[in-house]
Order: sequence, then C-alpha cells, then structure tokens
Amino acid sequence: EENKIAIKTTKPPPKILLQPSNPYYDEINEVVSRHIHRIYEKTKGGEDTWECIAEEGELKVYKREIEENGIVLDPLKAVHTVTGITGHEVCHHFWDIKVRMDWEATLESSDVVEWLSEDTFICHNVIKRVWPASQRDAVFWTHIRHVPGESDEEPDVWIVVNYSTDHKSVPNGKYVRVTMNVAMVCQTIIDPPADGKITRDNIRCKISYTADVNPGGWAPASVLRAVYKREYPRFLKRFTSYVKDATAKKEVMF
Ligand code: 18C
Repeated sequence: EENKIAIKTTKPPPKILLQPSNPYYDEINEVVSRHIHRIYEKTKGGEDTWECIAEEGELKVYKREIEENGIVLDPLKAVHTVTGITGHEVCHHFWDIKVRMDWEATLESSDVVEWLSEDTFICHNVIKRVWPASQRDAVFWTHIRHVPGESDEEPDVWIVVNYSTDHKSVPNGKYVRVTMNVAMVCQTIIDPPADGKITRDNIRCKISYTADVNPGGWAPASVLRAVYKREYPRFLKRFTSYVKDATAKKEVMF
C-alpha cells in the first residue's frame, strides 16, 4: 500500500539530464562506463568460457555457470543484429516504462518510484511467480545515454543500464528481492544506398545485452536455469520484434 502512495505522488520527470549534484551521479557514470568499455574489449578466445544456450539466426545467447552458496548467479549475455531499427529506438523502448508491459512477459507490474532526471528513474518490478519458488521483486535505477564512438570508425553507442538500488518507499520484505546489473548496448550500422536515400532497409542495429542477476533467496537451480534458458531468448526475440513493429511506420529516430 505504501508503494501505491509513492507511485501516485511521483513527480513528473525533471526536464534536465542527470546532474553531478545528483547523489546517484558517480555510481551511474561508473556502471555505465564499465558496460561501454566491455563492448570494445575484443577478447580473443574469450568465447569458449561462455556456453551458447540458444542460437537463432543472428541471435546468440550465452551463459556462464556460477553458483554461490547454492544460489545460481549465471551471468548471461546475448548478441543480436536486427535490421530496420536503430540503437536509439531499441534503447528508447527498453527504457521507456510506459511501453514496458507491452513487451515484458515475466512481470506482474512495473512502476516508477522516483524520477532522478529526464534520462533516469527508479522503478519497482514485481516478477511473476514461478512455482515452487517464492515471488520476487526488484528495485533499480534505469538510465539511458547516448555516447559518441570511441574512434572515428566506431559508431555511436546507445545504452540503457538497469542497476539495483534501495528506496525507502519500497521496503524489502513482501517479496524476495532480486538484484541485477543489466545493460542493453547498441550500435547502428548504416549501409548507404546508391541513391543516398536512407530507408529502414539500410539500417542495422547491433545489440549486446548482458544480465547479471542474483535471484535473492534460494530457488531450485535446475528450475531457474530452465526458466532462464527459455525466457532470455524469448525476451530478445519478442522485444526486438516489438521495436520493429512499433517503429515500422515512423520516421527513423537516429
Ligand atoms: O531486462 C529485461 N527487463 C528489464 C525491464 O523489466 C529488467 C528486468 C530484468 C529481470 C531480471 C530477471 C529476474 C530473474 C528473477 C529470478 C526469478 C526466480 C524464479 C525462481 C525460479 C525457480 O532489466 C528483460 C528480462 C528478461 C527476463 C528473462 C528471465 C527472467 C525469468 C524470470 C522468471 C519469471 C517467469 C515468468 C514465467 C511466466 C511466463 C509467461
């Protein structure tokens, strides 16, 4: 109930990007830079430490099995290339909570807890219950950013990071609290046509999605791994086709 009140009294987004005076500023910058650097690290041979759990066309989903005190912490990463959409469009739809429930299949609810700036807010996700485990929730800041390419040859980057935090208006206790560090990192590739008129056919988005999730309390490892193996590829397919549909008839948002 406390949560409902917090949501009703949430102020509209401030029309200003994240400022150095914001108490989250340093943490957000640090976490975002780590994710951005990761895409430039072309680790040779690194792939064999990742196990491919799904491959379908351009989509590849990998995991690494890690358990700590019986809790599954498997880091997950996925790469995908999708034609007809830009990184800005992918990130916008991943970040915008107004459309989240249109593509999220594993949530019961998702609400804004507090706006920090135009590009950042704290939200509360209640995740659907998976039998026989207890129901989970998550509180995290979500931040969207456009970053210039590292060099002249590198395309610009659009990124969204969802990173767990605490908030007084969503006390821990009703559900088992999941923690996460999730990033959607995108680069747009344009193959200009001979006539110079760029349409959606000439655009590709290279997506790298990573999820480090701690399920909180105990959950049966075999069930959890089976749910992840089914849900992450499903999410990536469903979400990217959602973005394609949502943008198809609109002007390209570069
Ligand atoms: O990144 C995604 N969504 C973001 C915006 O909402 C956000 C959310 C991340 C969710 C992290 C995953 C939470 C896992 C919770 C563990 C649950 C324990 C269950 C115990 C099982 C024994 O960053 C997209 C996220 C895509 C999610 C893929 C995996 C999530 C599995 C969650 C289980 C819910 C299953 C619901 C089954 C019903 C399906 C119709």
